Amino acid sequence: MAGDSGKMKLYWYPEYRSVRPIWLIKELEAEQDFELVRFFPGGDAAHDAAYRKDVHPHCTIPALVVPGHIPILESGAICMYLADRYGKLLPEPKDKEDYYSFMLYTTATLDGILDFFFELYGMNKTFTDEKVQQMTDKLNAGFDFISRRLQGRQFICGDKFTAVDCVFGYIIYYAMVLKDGALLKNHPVLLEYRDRIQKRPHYQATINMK
Ligand SMILES: N[C@@H](CCC(=O)N[C@@H](CS)C(=O)NCC(=O)O)C(=O)O
Repeated sequence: MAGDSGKMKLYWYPEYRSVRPIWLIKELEAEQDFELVRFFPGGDAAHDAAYRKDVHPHCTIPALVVPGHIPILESGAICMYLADRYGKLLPEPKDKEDYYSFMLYTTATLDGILDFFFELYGMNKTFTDEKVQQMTDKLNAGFDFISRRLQGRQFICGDKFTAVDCVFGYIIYYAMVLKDGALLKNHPVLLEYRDRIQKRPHYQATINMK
């Protein structure tokens, strides 16, 4: 499955977490270096088995295959790798704490909270009232914390758009599509951030990919 075209291969599917690296690739103006492989996990059994063996043990996306290298897993890791590889959309030294914190906080903590709300609102799974309240409080604490960091700045690393905005920006997208954006309604700073990222043509082009 490694890139026989010599290009890097990115496995993606519309609206999935692959939005993060695809949006970043567009912001890096590096699309010519990639073969985008549209892949629905759980579709073709033979393809799933090969992908599971050669690329991703859990058959999830995104995954990046750089010819001659082992596959790179995890949307956040792929974004950090690509920003480093191109030497672009990286934080100023003074903003590195925010860059690393929010890369990992977003993917290791917020993703799981949003996945809970996807199960609740998107899949209509049933949870106890206590569990829903606990997760609502956790999400609001996280969103309030990020709102304080974003106060008076355009993006996560100050006024410079960096790769971490492609990673955290997907959380905003995810929250928007659940229950008509109800999870964001008490977070005005995040709504302003949403307006800023929605104005970016590469964000729009990525979320409109079918
Ligand atoms: N932590 C991983 C999560 C990957 C993940 O769960 N991807 C989902 C789509 S957002 C997937 O491929 N689901 C298909 C499946 O579980 O069958 C990352 O950020 O890359």
